[in-house]
Amino acid sequence: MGFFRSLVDGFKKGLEKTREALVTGAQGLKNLLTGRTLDDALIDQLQARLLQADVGVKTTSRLIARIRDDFRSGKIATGDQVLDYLKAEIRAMWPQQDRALRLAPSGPTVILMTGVNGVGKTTSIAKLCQHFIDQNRSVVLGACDTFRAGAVAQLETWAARLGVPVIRGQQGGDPAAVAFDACAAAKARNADILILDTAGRLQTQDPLMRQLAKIVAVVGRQIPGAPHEVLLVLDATSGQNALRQAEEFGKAAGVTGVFLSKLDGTAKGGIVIAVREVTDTPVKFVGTGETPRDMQPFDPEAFVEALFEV
Ligand SMILES: Nc1nc2c(ncn2[C@@H]2O[C@H](COP(=O)(O)OP(=O)(O)OP(=O)(O)O)[C@@H](O)[C@H]2O)c(=O)[nH]1
Ligand SMILES: [Mg+2]
Repeated sequence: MGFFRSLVDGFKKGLEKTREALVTGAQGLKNLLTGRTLDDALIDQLQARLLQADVGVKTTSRLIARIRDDFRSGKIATGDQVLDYLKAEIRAMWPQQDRALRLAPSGPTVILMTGVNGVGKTTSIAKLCQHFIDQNRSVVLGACDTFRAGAVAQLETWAARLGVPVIRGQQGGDPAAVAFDACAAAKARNADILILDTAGRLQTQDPLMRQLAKIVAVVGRQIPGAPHEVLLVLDATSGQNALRQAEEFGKAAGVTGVFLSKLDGTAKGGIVIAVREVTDTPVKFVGTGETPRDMQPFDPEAFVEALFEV
């Protein structure tokens, strides 16, 4: 099976609920548009469906305005043309944005994971870990979530399963000190990748946001160019809330990419499109389940293909 095909199939699985709600189900766009002659009422229905799937107000308004104009001027007349138009327009939303992970030219690449409580940071670290192991890269983990009881144990459980070392500190201790030790360990071991887990925080929690800035500063002094990636984990099931987080964290922590988790758990996978709309930060990975293999690199072509394919 080709690489592109496997990406599409992966997305199809992860997007099962969204595909059903937005495209393939009884209420989906295929059923709504296929074989139909276009009219204003149909365009209204289309608008409602896009909003329900969390495609976002801005993108939906833009798409619908264009469809209405083209309908009035006679450029399009059928539902099938609208489907093709939607596919092409959604695909075009991601011009060659750099979705590749930024790797250090030499020495360890440092990846800092951040995001609000419970979005899937620690689980997503296990997935990234698996991804790097598959590429024969060596990984060290830093347990900088010293805040939540049980956080270190959770990371250690994943690490033991995946066979990678964890650098840890005291419960309640300074996360930046753990980050410092983790950098030293990663250098000493000649590790390819260091991934730092952090405590869940709200974009409105000032001290925690400052703590994050401190971690960034500490690793930058230890390893040139670090952190090479600051990945913001967003929970796809949290809908419009995820968009606010993308905006706020983007300002505060110098986010370089989004890890969109729990895409499998929502019928509102249109959030991928909405995230693109509010931020230039690329979605680099999506999480589609609870095991380390349930992750894929985000590829807009494969995403759109999977979304619309019957
Ligand atoms: N279905 C599904 N569940 C996920 C995914 N990613 C994470 N989860 C689940 O989400 C829950 C929270 O995940 P964690 O990784 O502990 O989240 P966290 O952001 O580290 O949480 P805190 O450290 O408490 O802030 C767990 O039950 C995970 O199994 C995903 O892609 N799909
Ligand atoms: Mg965690």
